[in-house]
Amino acid sequence: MRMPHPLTTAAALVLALVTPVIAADAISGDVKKVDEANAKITLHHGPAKSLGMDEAMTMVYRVKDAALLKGLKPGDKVKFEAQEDASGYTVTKIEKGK
Ligand SMILES: [Cu+2]
Repeated sequence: MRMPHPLTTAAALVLALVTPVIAADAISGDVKKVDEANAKITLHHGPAKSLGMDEAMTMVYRVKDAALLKGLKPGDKVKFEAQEDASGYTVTKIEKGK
């Protein structure tokens, strides 16, 4: 078995880290409030068909991992993905928009 070239592996790892993992149907929004202690974020966002939200709104989302909130602050433009679960909506991915 051929071993992968170490440099190629390193380059692939760097690419994996910098390449956006947000899907095309991600929701655009902006941050209203960040609550890292409780792993929650308040987001204003436009219509989000994937979540069954037909109108723009401001709402509180849980986040899968409080680490997702690192570096986010009110006023930031973001793109995010969320899923509905028994207790509400949970952000699974979020990144700052341009
Ligand atoms: Cu919403």
